[in-house]
Amino acid sequence: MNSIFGLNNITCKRTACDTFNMFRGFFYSYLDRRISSKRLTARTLRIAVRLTILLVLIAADHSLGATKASFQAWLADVRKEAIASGVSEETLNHALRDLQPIPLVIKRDRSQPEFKLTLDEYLNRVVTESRIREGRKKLHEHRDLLTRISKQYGVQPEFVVALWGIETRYGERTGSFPVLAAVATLAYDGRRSKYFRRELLNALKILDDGHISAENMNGSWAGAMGQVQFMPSSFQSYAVDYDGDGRIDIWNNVGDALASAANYLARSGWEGDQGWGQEVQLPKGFNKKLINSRVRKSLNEWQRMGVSGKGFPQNPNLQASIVQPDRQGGRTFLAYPNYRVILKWNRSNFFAVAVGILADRIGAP
Ligand SMILES: [Ca+2]
Repeated sequence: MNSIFGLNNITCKRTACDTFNMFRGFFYSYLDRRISSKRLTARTLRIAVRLTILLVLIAADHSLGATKASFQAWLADVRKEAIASGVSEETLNHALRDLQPIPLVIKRDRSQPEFKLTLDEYLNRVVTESRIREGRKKLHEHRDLLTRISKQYGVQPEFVVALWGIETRYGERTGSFPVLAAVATLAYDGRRSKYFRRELLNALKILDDGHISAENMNGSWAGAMGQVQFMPSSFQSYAVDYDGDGRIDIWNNVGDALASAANYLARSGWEGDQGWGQEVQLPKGFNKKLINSRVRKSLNEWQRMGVSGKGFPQNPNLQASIVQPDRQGGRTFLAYPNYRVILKWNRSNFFAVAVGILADRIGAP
């Protein structure tokens, strides 16, 4: 009888569960008596079902209590590591107080897209006419700032604006998850603990340096922050205080955010006098083994092999690879060195092509 209700599968080891175990024992003996006296009526079954639900709820609550206790123990360990790396106790007292895992973050982390989009479907969603229009407006609105940033970092304004547009719709959608709790959730969870624990420690350092308050440190469910969605580690490596007010504010200060994005690209090897790539057509009988991002040839060589497209750049020695983001055929692109830089920002070929096409559309005269 017990196994019908599955209550034996509920494990409950803590002292607080004694009452639960006592109640469970009483419940079973009640059912046994009913069965042995052959008085298992519909009413008895109804009571049994209700009591089962109650027991499951009590057990779930206790198990949550156990999770909370072990999360706090884990957090105490993170705290020690943060102190050892120089984060002040004052920052930690404030930042870690009331910190709790966010179940929705785990849910997002586990949810896989039901089907994979094709490149065209992805581009239709990302490089929309409204995003192009808005990008041109931003380019105009922030022309002086973008020109200065472009000169300083050697990154064309339209690429900075395209990243800004794709990441957060030009600063409109920066994410409302509390970053500390989000990365702590993922660090505590087993799937990518090491990576997110490092991100959590970086986030604590950012707080300790006074760039933002814990309450305002918001971002995506995975901890990407501000107008250009930097992970805490990218913030530490590439974010800059462009307006020189002593704080790197990639959340609210457009100059800090866009200069940080440009600095990321520049430090990743961006070439300011080159584009990202272009769409091309392959000749009949083209050797498919050459469609590989590891194969690099000059534009001159590709053209000699019959690869054609509109307006090849002036530099015939530019090294490029042929990529087909859809894999099984589909649209073909020549990817210049800057394409690889975009892949350092986000490893998705779809993302890189979208940034490139959006930048071209925004920057087109
Ligand atoms: Ca600043």
